[in-house]
Amino acid sequence: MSLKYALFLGCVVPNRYPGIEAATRKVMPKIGVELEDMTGASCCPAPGVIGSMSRDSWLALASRNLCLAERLGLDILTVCNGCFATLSDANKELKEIPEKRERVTKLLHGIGLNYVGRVKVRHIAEVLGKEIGPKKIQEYVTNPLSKLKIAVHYGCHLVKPRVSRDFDNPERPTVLDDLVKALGAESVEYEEKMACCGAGGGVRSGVPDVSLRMLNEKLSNIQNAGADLILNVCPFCHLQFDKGQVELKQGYDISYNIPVVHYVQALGLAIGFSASELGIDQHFIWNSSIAEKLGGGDGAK
Ligand code: 9S8
Ligand code: 9S8
Ligand code: COM
Repeated sequence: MSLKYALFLGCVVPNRYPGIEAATRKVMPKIGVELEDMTGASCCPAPGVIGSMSRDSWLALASRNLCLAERLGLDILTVCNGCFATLSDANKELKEIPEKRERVTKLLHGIGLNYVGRVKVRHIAEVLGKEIGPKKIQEYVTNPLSKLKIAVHYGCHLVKPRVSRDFDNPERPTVLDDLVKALGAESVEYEEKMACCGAGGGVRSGVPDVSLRMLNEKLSNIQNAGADLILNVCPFCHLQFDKGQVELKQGYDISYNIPVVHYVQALGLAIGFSASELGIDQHFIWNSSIAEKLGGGDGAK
């Protein structure tokens, strides 16, 4: 199987969690996925932030990013729910609403680009879980994460709205649970699993107390389920779960100590990379007892 995508990193991964970028670049080729950089890509732009302030600017910027992938002749791979939301929703609007497309076409011509509508936008969870599939993923596992109970967080934009991303049940998705089981770990059920982490839509920066209250709710449900690890597929959710635990401690004296990983980092551990090769030891929530639990401290490899 030969798969090749244009890698769209977005803003949070390169700026805040370069370990997720490193993990993506190390892990994907090992499982037969080639990646090409989208030189010149900008912010997607963030759906719940720019997308709710100016729909026109949102669409114009998103269409420019889509054109960069078209120029490479590759479908886009995103590692973030927000980027996936923007790029797939914008792609759909450009294809289906001629007036919007006309306006954007004029703007794009001004910078020497043209939108044809040839590329698809894929999320890494969709590619791993549906294109490659958990069975195949399992074959690559050399260090099963069999001691771990993992709480999966889907986030708001991965499977909804169904009209522009129809790869799993939008109310009860299973793609991540299946992918976690493929690594040998247990995916624990917990209350309000589909609830928001509290970060999106500008809430994290605009109304931090509300954002942290939502996070606390999530974390307490996750802790009650006895999870060892929180797993996400969105760097915004990742930031919220990871740095948010420090903020809850500092601002409210509420303490959790649950490490957080992006799926591609968990996959990396299971195929033999060490926690430090995947940047997991750079996360806010990290200590030696966690390293022991993950079985991936240094030198797992
Ligand atoms: S880009 Fe700029 S802010 Fe962000 S990471 Fe994902 S959503 Fe798209
Ligand atoms: S959940 Fe609600 S809006 Fe979102 S996808 Fe990522 S950040 Fe967390
Ligand atoms: C969340 C993206 S993943 S945004 O904050 O809603 O734009």
